[in-house]
Amino acid sequence: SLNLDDIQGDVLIGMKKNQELFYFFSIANATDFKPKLASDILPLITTTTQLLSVNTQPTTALNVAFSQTGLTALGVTDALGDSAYAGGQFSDLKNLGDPGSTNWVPQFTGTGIHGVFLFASDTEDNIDAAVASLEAALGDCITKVYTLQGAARPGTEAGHEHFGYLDGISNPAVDGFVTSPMPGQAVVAAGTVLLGESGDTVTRPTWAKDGSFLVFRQLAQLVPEFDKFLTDNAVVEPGVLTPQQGSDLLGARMIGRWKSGAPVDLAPLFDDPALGADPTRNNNFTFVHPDAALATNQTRCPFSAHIRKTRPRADLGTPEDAVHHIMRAGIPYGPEVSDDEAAANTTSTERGLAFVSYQANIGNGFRFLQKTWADNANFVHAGTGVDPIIGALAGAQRVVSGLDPTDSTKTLTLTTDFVVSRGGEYFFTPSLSAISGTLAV
Ligand code: N7H
Repeated sequence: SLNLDDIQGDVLIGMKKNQELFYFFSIANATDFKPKLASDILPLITTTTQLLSVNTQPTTALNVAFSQTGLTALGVTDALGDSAYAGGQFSDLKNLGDPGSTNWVPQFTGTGIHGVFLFASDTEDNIDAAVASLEAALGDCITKVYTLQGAARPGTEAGHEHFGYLDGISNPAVDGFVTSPMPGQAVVAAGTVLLGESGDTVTRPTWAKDGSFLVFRQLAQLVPEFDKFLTDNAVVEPGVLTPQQGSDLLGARMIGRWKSGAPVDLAPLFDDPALGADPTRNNNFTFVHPDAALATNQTRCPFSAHIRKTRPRADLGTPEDAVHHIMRAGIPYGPEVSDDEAAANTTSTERGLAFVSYQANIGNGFRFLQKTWADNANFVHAGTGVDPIIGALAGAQRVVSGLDPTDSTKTLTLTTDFVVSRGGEYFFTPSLSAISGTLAV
């Protein structure tokens, strides 16, 4: 079994608060900073055990992670065995389909960010207080480089990302942590997410055990433009669908789920909110149906749907591939769409997803899903097209097929990228014993 007191809380369970602040910093004085890791930071770090019960959850949860240049600044010379991490995300941007760094937040261009604090709480005031107290303790050991405030959307949209779809439904069950997986949930070895655990095949320094690589991406979402696209390209089935139902269906087929979370594989024509809300049913599908050929039939879920591109389930055979899985722990950021933006079909204030994923191997996890699957027009079959949500071809036009259930050979050309990468960084979230051990001394 896993040592849940030693694993930072966000990795396996997610801090799941309404507010989360990503506080990116550089280490200005490593000599002074290192002992404070043990004396001032460690006592504030929220463990997995603490998050498991509401009684032990702190008012404001805190996690910390370091980039490669951050570890180097701390004098850590051991290689962690992950080349993507070692090079940093900026030097990896071509692999991710980003069109250069023109859209990147300037602070992410380069390797100047050494670490990130993740503060999570019910209110922004709680977070501000926790930030002020940590800043006071650390003094000029660190410099604030950039912050991004994430927040759950208001009211009934809570838990939904900015396009409107319920998120956080499907994460893998990590062996040794989850004892009874939900129906349809992928089960992965602990070493898929945690370094040095069973299933991690790379040689790691001993102190890296039970740490995890954190991929951070600031992904802007062009919501009014996305909605306009759905209106303009609604699926047409006279006598079956109204125009509104036709555009809702197109959106659901692009994601692979309806806004309620109901999978189109189980609810192919109309949303089924009761199904979406039922965790025993909303992930219980493999794309296999006795009345339809798995390799050719797209009447239920298109091959290009975001959730099929990023987890092809039975498309890659049975049992399901157990390597290319990530734990997702992101949160939306930015305001709701204003009436003016909706009327103009144009975004004027940035909003999106503060994307966070954990994996023991970035090349098998996040980068594989993005590059080898989502951005690959010939995955899972030749001519599928890219993932219409996150697929990126360095700004080139994206072509997608299979979205029209009445004619799966029809292609749609997406002239807009509805998700725009604003960059990010690759981090390592160490175990608590590594924070007070190797990193502090
Ligand atoms: Fe995705 N979205 O709203 O469109 N994602 N995602 N994602 N995503 C998922 O099943 C979304 C992104 C995965 O197990 C859902 O929990 C948006 C990246 C994976 O069946 C929705 C953005 C990567 C899954 C979204 C975004 C992934 C998944 C359904 C960016 C990896 C689980 C909810 C702004 C490279 C698949 C759910 C499974 C699900 C959306 C980014 C991966 C609604 C808006 C960058 C593995």
